[in-house]
Amino acid sequence: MNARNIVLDQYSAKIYKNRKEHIMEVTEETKTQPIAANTRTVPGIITNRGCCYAGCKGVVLGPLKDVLVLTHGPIGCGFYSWGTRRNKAKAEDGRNFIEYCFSTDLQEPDIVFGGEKKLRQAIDEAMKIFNPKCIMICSTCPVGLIGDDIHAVAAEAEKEYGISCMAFSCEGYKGVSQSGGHHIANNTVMRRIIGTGDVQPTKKFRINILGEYNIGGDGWEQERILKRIGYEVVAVFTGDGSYDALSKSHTAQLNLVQCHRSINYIAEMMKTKYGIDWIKVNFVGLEAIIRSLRDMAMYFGDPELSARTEEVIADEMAGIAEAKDYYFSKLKGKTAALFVGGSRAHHYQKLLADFGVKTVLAGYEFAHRDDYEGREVIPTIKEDADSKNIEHIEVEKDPDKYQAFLTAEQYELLKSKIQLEDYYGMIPEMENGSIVVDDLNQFETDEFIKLLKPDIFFSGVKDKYQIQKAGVVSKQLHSYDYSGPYAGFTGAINFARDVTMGIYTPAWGLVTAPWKNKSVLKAKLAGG
Ligand code: CFN
Repeated sequence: MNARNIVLDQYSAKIYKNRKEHIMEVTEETKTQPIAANTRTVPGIITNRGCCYAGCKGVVLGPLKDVLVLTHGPIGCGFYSWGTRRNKAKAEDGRNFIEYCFSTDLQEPDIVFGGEKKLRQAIDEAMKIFNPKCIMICSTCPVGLIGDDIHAVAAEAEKEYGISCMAFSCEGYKGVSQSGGHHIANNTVMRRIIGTGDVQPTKKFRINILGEYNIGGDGWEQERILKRIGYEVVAVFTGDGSYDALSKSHTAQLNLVQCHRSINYIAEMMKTKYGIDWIKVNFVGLEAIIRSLRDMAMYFGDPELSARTEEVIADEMAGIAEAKDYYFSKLKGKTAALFVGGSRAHHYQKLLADFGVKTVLAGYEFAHRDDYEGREVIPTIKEDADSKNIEHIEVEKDPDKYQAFLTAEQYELLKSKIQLEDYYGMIPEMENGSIVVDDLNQFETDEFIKLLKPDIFFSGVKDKYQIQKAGVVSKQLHSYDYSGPYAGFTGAINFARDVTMGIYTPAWGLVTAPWKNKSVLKAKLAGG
């Protein structure tokens, strides 16, 4: 029996029915099949997912350094999202609000009698002490339940102080994960900020980086490489980001999308409103970076830019060649499990592969089907086109879906043009025999560790210690456990160094749970 079935067979019939749609063993046959994703977690199962507030405040808005992001809710929500993600930012005008935790600290009486008064007070206090030009108010669960009108309070504050004040109804319980929060944040950032700034474009190759949050300094490393080549980075959404930069971002010529899951909405809206094209990039993993840089050069179609791109690639690769060979020799043949968010479990497989590490198990917490199954620019046929005229647009990978709209000839042509390699999603790129799990839970983590015995397990803060207790080294891929950057060429070496240190630390092999070799109850009684 394969690992998938061994795990599933331990569930009751009801849970089995649900979870079997979320767990897949990758084979030639299953590679083209759908996986269930972005659906409600079974109540009672210990999931690693976050909430809508986490996606909105924590992920997309939190990294904006010149915006005062105010959590309207009990202190826990603001406190837990304070600094834990390690999204770095440097002050530009002497101020950097991301060092602070702003919260209305709602108490029981506020829940009973309403919290709007406290929100107004918090805004007054924030204006007196910090005088920000923009305040963003983020709702937590109880605020939605008691019905505080945060949008009305924001409108009042705009009038009173002449600042920009936006409210986000991102109550934690909305939707099935943090994914809904990304969407809520994207919509308001698009509606209220992008396009409001004034700037005269001067340079030639102006780009934005979307879905890059500068965890551990990743964004800085990307900017360094892009500037070396000759690009102007107009705005980064939203790592080390600022209101000002975002407001001018509509003047860029191309949007790069690093994390598709969290920001594809803005990429699409900017394409519609300003006609700015976007391409998916991945600055994590050496081959992936090189491919991304070449794609960008190809987009602009400038021979000088292409030549400069190749020069920088060659120089950066030469700079890390020795370290790369060393870490490859240490890591080749090791195996990894990856369970992270909505894009990293895919991106980091590329980086691991650069060092000869095979991913045997991977999954996302909250990704959607397109992140798993792939949704890349693939050839399809325009309605009025003759059979030779194929243009590139995005479609889902299953050509059968389009059969009804196409002539038999067009359908055959479309099918013949589609290659699995065309998709830039997790499943099509994984090796046969590996396992993909959506919304992995605590029980399944334990079971898959026993069955697949990965040398290292990349995951998050909630499951990190569970994995270590099972005697397997665990590396956080959300905050990088105090390390980074991992993006870019030198970032790849930082990553390989940390992984090597982890795997070669003998401690993990010595972990034995205390109840395995002594009676915990007896020991306690004897000790009084
Ligand atoms: S920085 Fe991003 S890369 S934004 Fe997203 S989907 Fe989270 S905070 Mo944790 S590490 Fe993770 Fe991704 Fe995009 Fe980070 S894989 S879960 S919501 N994520």
